[in-house]
Amino acid sequence: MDSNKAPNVTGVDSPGRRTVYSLCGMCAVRCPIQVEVEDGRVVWIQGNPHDKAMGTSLCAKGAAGLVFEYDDERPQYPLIRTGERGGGQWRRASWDEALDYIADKLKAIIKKHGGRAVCLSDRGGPFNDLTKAFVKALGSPNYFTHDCTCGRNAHHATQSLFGLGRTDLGMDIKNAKHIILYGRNIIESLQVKEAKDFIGALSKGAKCLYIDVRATLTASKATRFWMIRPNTEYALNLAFINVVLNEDLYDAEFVNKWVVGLDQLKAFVREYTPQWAEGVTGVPASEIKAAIREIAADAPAVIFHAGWMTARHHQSFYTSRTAHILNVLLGAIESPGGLIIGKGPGDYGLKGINKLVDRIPKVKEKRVDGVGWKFKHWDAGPGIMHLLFPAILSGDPYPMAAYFAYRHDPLSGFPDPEAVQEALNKLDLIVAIDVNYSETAWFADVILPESTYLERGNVIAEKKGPKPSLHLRDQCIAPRFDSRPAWWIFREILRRLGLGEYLDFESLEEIWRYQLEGTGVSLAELREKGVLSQVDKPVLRERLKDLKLKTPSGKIEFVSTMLSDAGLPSFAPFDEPPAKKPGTFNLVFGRVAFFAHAQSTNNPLLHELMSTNSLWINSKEAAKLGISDGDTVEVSSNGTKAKGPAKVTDFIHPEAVFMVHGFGRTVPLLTRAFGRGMADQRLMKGKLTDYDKAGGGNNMTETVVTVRKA
Ligand SMILES: Nc1nc2c(c(=O)[nH]1)N[C@H]1C(S)=C(S)[C@@H](COP(=O)(O)OP(=O)(O)OC[C@H]3O[C@@H](n4cnc5c(=O)[nH]c(N)nc54)[C@H](O)[C@@H]3O)O[C@H]1N2
Ligand SMILES: Nc1nc2c(c(=O)[nH]1)N[C@H]1C(S)=C(S)[C@@H](COP(=O)(O)OP(=O)(O)OC[C@H]3O[C@@H](n4cnc5c(=O)[nH]c(N)nc54)[C@H](O)[C@@H]3O)O[C@H]1N2
Ligand code: SF4
Ligand SMILES: [Mo]
Repeated sequence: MDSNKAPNVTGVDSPGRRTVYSLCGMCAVRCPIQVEVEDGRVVWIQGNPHDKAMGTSLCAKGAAGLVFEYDDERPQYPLIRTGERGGGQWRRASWDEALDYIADKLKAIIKKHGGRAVCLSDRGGPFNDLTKAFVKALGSPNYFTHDCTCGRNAHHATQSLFGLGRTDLGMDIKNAKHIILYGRNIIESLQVKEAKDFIGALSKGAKCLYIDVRATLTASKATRFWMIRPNTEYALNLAFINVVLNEDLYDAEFVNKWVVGLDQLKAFVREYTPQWAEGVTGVPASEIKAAIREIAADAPAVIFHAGWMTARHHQSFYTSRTAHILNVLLGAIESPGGLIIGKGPGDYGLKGINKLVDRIPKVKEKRVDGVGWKFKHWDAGPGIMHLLFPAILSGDPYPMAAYFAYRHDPLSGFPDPEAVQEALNKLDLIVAIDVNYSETAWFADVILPESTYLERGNVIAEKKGPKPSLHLRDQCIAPRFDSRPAWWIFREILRRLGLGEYLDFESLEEIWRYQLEGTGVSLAELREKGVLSQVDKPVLRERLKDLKLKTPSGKIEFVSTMLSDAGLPSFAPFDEPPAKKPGTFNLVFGRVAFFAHAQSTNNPLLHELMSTNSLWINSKEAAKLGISDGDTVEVSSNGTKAKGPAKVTDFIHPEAVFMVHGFGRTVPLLTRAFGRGMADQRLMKGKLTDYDKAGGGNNMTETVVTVRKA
């Protein structure tokens, strides 16, 4: 195929009005959408009503997709760096030129170091069959995701108990009677369907206990809100467990059938009383007791949200683990209103879609981050990406030479971007494939513009759930600029390396047909609604007979051999956070409903909603420092500094300060976001290599900052 032509899906440029069912791309949730196209232009986007839970709803970011599409401040053609890395000097290149440039470098790298010296990271998720296939075709084990900065602690905690992944335990929020959220700001840091289910449950009378260091919009919806001392929710969970066991509030039938290690847990939590927890967390013991008794009365329709983020500290893993232990004790597993184990096509006797990775021989090399061999208690799939950076610097266990950032912006998403840059700078080749000028793209050698989510299709996604489903991102319009879809970009690189056989498809439709072959689902059928499940009614497993758990014992392992083999305790003593000096605070971060990380602060419409961030600081602490609302403050940590306005409020814990993530962009071509606001990741100096040894996630909320009036 001619590299000068975009490989569009058939019929995308036909005139007149069309309705296309696709998936939103304004954040990583990828909600089902309905897109109206008129003469090749998107005129309307709404939720896909064929997906009942979604309906026609869309969040603000999703609605701003139209503005994103027609904004010109994004990469429009391939760029090759001409000056220093990060210096912002580029030349325009044709696709052939850019791809040849990359392929020539890769050939030399693979010849010298082997395919394992090439790595790629993406945002994980339902389309990663393609990126995994690309990395595997190169002969490299080094596929990474962002997840060590996101849900990895919770994922590994889930694995240690159930042998299942974090997302294999779906939450039946709709039918829950009591929902316990630890810093899970479910209606601002949102997924549309989940937020709707949550509000739906509350309106049916469900209760919510919300625990955060600050009052969010979710706090305003909660039945109880506890403003907890930073990084101490683990103590709270231990006290909850203490009460549940002492007062025999647990589901003995379920626990006796499934749990390994109940006696050890009982002995361990004996000292962790509500009185003790009050001293650590600041939550009154009487409240702790009252809440857990009420929650137990609502069991098993209860959900302790084991997190996604659940803060980011060196005991996050045990926070998630104990949240799940509470779910188990209250019998909230495979039961309506609790956690439902995700089922794939196989569970319903169906054939799943064909995978691209299965066309490629297994890679025998060990991962460069040590996951799977040095760190056997972690999931080798996407590894632990922060361990890549020290490995690049040391060349141990082997040299790394090339990195692809695909739909991932490590210089925004990892703590201490200077440390990330230092490592990346040792590589011979950095390629960013993005739809925006990300911080990482700006530091790369080549920027390849991917067509936007409205201008391209993706490989078909298969999702597990109470019932499995297929999701199609279809192409709505032809690309506005000289961009290409990912499948084409990866295929072209492999072809140039003589590895084309692994991704030997002429069109995306051909890939779709390969994926669907033998499933009994036709492309036309899938396209008709965009989302499809071959199962009418979800079926729960017989919860006292067969849960199909994947732990070594087949049971729920309160005492885990996976952990003990790794030299880690199943029950870790609570470590009290160190006392802070006056004028110092834990730097806490998070989201607002209308931005996705750093990628939407330059969106013309969303930028109007919030053009900069501020530093939330407790009123009493501010008064001590002579800071009034709106004053400019200087926030500093470990030699880095940022300045911004103070938001003085009673609604944040005295030991914490907070800022919205995603600001402080350094790419001058982003005229709206450039230089505006404070970048929390830059204040996390030294935190790139500081992580939870049990879960693997970075300890970002342990960053201590000093605040003064500027
Ligand atoms: N300091 C700090 N660090 C954090 C967080 C925080 O709040 N504070 N949050 C953490 C969390 S939870 C996460 S998930 C990570 C997020 O980490 P990031 O990976 O930084 O987040 P995203 O905004 O999803 O964007 C990744 C990149 O994908 C690009 N992109 C978007 N759509 C497309 C597309 O269709 N194609 C391509 N090729 N690229 C696309 C965006 O432009 C962006 O550059 O950050 C983590 N790190
Ligand atoms: N609008 C929007 N929605 C999103 C995203 C987005 O970028 N924008 N990103 C998606 C992604 S990738 C993710 S991972 C999720 C994240 O979902 P959440 O985990 O709900 O996200 P955050 O906004 O980061 O919320 C973290 C909250 O934790 C609180 N917190 C900090 N430290 C502590 C502590 O020690 N204890 C307790 N209990 N709370 C603490 C903070 O004050 C903050 O309110 O959101 C998803 N949804
Ligand atoms: S949550 Fe909003 S931005 Fe994210 S995929 Fe859904 S509609 Fe799009
Ligand atoms: Mo995340």
